[in-house]
Amino acid sequence: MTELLERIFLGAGASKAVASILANNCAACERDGSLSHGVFRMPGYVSSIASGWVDPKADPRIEDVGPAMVRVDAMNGFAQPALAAASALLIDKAAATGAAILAIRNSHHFSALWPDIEPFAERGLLAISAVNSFACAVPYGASKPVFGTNPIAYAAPRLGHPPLVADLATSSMANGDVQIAARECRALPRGYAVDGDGNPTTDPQVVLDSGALLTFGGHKGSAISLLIELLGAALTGGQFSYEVDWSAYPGAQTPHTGQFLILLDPDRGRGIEFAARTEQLIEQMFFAGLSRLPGSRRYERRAETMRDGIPIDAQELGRLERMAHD
Ligand code: NDP
Ligand code: PYC
Repeated sequence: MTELLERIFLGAGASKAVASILANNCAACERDGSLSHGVFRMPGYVSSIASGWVDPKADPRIEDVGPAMVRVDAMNGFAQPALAAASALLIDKAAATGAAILAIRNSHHFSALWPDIEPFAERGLLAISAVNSFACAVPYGASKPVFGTNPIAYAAPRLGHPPLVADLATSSMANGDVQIAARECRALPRGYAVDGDGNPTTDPQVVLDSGALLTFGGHKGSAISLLIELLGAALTGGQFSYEVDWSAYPGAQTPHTGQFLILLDPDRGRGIEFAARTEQLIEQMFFAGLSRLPGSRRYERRAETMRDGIPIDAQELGRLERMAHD
């Protein structure tokens, strides 16, 4: 699947490095059952690139701006190659100081956040990242969209297990899932979205055409989504979600914003091994009746697909193969 997706990105005009990073990212989402950011996104990547809105050959510029801070101008390219370019420096800084912050701007993030942070936790670091997107979520108490679907994710090392990873949109659902519901003619759950007049709707197409999602958890989720605008845009120098204006680029779909990421060396805390303490907490949660952790569905899916292959229906595969040949 990675090879097929890489051919599509190369055909769309991406550099070899960008095509490889994005293909691995998108295939990993499909492999793990992160379907709102798997192969379903490929036409969006290609049409965004074709519109001239995003530069698929961009060469990110890294600035070392402090003992614990790295700034990257993604040069209007994708965020993941910018993160890849800055990762070694960021890890060195976290090792030296105990913490390191990455501020990526002028970037396009069109995927899940977990692939960005899981590798850091595999190295024993605690990683937190957030990215804002495009205005499609209404702040609590308002009537028009200002925020993006604004995901936040964290990854923490565990003892003898893959990292604990949680990754969630701060809107009631991801925009990608609204698109999938529209494609499958499925109604959205009640209380998730409004139409263009601010009235409740369960019609995904209405939401995509003129409506908006609500933030999750009422005023509390809205406050977190607001924080993500501040971290993803104000702190990095990226655009707020409401500032994203792709109207001059028909076909553009990738939000042109910024990404925030922080790495912490958890053993610099109280000196007690963090991963062991994490296990104690998780054990207690299962003792209290928990049946699964955030991220465990993905890991189970990963194990299945690594064993049996990634299931894909013939129509979707045909679509991807045509995109690779065009
Ligand atoms: P979900 O609501 O599906 O899941 C959110 C988190 O909760 C996941 O870590 C999930 O783990 C976990 N979880 C779900 N159900 C349970 C449960 N019963 N018990 C414990 N944990 C649970 O994610 P969203 O729809 O909010 O987001 C989907 C993706 O969309 C994310 O990867 C996000 O980064 C991405 N996104 C990207 C945007 C962008 O601008 N680039 C914008 C918005 C979203 P598990 O995965 O194992 O189910
Ligand atoms: O699913 O909400 C979403 C999304 C926005 C940008 C990329 N994914």
